[in-house]
Amino acid sequence: MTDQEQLNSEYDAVIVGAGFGGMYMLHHLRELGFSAIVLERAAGVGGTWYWNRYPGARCDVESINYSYSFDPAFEQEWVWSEKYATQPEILRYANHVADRYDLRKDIRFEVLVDKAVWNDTTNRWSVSMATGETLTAQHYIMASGCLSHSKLPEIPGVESFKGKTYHTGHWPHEGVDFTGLRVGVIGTGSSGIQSIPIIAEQASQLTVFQRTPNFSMPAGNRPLTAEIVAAVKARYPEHREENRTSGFGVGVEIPTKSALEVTEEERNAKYQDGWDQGNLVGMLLAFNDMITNKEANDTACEFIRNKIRAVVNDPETAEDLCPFDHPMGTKRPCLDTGYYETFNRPNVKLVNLRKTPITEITPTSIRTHNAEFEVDAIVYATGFDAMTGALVAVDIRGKGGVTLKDEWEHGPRTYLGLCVAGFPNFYTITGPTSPSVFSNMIVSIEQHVDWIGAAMKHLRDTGAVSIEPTLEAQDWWVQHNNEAGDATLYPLANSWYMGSNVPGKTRVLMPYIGGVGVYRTECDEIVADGYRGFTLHEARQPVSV
Ligand code: FAD
Ligand code: N01
Repeated sequence: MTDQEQLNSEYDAVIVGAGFGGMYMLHHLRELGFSAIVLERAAGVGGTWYWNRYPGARCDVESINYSYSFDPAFEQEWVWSEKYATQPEILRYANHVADRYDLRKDIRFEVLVDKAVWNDTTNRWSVSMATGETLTAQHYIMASGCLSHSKLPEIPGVESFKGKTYHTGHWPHEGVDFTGLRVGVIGTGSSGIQSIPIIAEQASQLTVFQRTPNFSMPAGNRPLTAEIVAAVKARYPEHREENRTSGFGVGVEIPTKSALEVTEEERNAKYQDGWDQGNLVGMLLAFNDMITNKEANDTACEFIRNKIRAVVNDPETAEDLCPFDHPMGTKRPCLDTGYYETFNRPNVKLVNLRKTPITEITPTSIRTHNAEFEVDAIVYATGFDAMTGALVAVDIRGKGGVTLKDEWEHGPRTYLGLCVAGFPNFYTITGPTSPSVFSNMIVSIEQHVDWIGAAMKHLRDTGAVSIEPTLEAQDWWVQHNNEAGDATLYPLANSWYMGSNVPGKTRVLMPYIGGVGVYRTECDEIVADGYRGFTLHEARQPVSV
């Protein structure tokens, strides 16, 4: 079928995004006998792993877990080479999936979806692209990613810089050689922390501009031996099930003790264990009150700060690298390879922006209150308008022409992070108010894809034309999400989880912290209760505005 013929067709579903979410959604819908097309602005599959090609990019959930589980034969065949695979290896995996399941024939690349309008009369979505083309579908699925809408910092003069600039979230495919260059990196989240040690090896001078120090642990990355791989594969189904029913999408022992009820030696031994294993979830779940009790959390913070002080030679730099302004875990913690050691290099300087904020970027430099740093290149490791950015970037209009952007002006409102009242047959994979970024995301992606597929099949089987949540159900879920968040330390941080990194964005904890397993059970029970909280409209019954 030619592109034009495809565009003239109507689909059961239009899916936006060809990352892990969109790829599995397409495959699953095909298996259920639905027609679907994926629209993707990139030139290839992989989403996050297509765009984030900065040096040092790799996953920080073990690859054995951060991979699809939907095909038992495939998971037995694929062999990950390292504990935490690099971006090129993960992208190879995504491309292999596209080939293996023959996905590309139903993916349109290099098209930006800019508008989607629900039609109350036809009960269908019209989805438009920046090319001016439009197609229609009964179901509209945003697999557009939680961390796909990158953002530059709000610093005067960003556009004026005459040297090379790069954002970690859309890195040049041909790579960048910083050899002999004076480089400035702005941002010390996961992307900065992964890339800084490698850039430091190349640059003649690297200046790291840090606003908020983060908690980071050594990844302890290593090749996976045949024995390790065989041991996991021998019980892969059980292993996956443990992930699905866990708190963060990775099966770990559930802690029973408070950090405050054990001796300091016992506590530090537990932290040391998480530290040695390079296991973020292990650290977050070292004790049962790590994310709910500030005093308990403080003990882990101090453990990590002491690690930083032990590694970094210059005491002032070490202290500047120590996080004090947020509890450990409330901003996304990081895994690194030689991050703190990098600050012992003679060609690396840390600038603490809390002491001396950046005032402007000039054509040749980054200027702070009391100094000017001449640079040849700037790397913006400044992150994303997370969770809602890619969703509201599309002009999505539900019943009566109401826009999603307006509906979410005061924070995202959804039912289960999957559907939105007033937007029939509209689904968000790992949407806000679902566990999403508080999980091994492939586990959450697969759960959402399976749920959406089952809902579409239910409509087909029952002859219904549309499904949407009631306002009451949505209000209840949003309230539940907020209450769950308020019972934790997360609201204490200015994080992208809270929308705090985007000026003007409403401050609310967007992902659901209730846990992957608990959430899955809730979703399943709602279905078992006849789609409790949803309204299903039958054919020929007009959908009220
Ligand atoms: P994405 O991979 O973001 O794909 C969304 C796609 O939608 C993109 O290709 C984008 O181009 C496309 N798109 C968006 N809007 C439009 C539009 N309007 N029109 C057309 N196309 C559009 N998670 C983990 O669980 N473990 C990890 O170790 C981990 N590491 C990460 C490392 C990095 C550097 C980053 C940035 C994120 C990481 N994540 C990790 C989160 C990661 O985003 C998810 O794990 C997962 O890859 C998301 O898949 P997705 O398909 O939902 O979204
Ligand atoms: O982005 P971030 P990221 N002036 O938002 C700083 C996933 N991920 O791309 O904290 C100066 O975390 C900002 O400072 P502050 C993971 O989920 C995973 O690094 O706002 N600084 C911060 O230091 C991660 O959380 C991996 O004070 C400014 C940085 O820029 C998410 O993606 C790897 C600034 C942004 O950090 C996003 O990570 C990479 C300004 N005006 C990403 N504006 C893995 O390892 C922003 N900053 C799996």
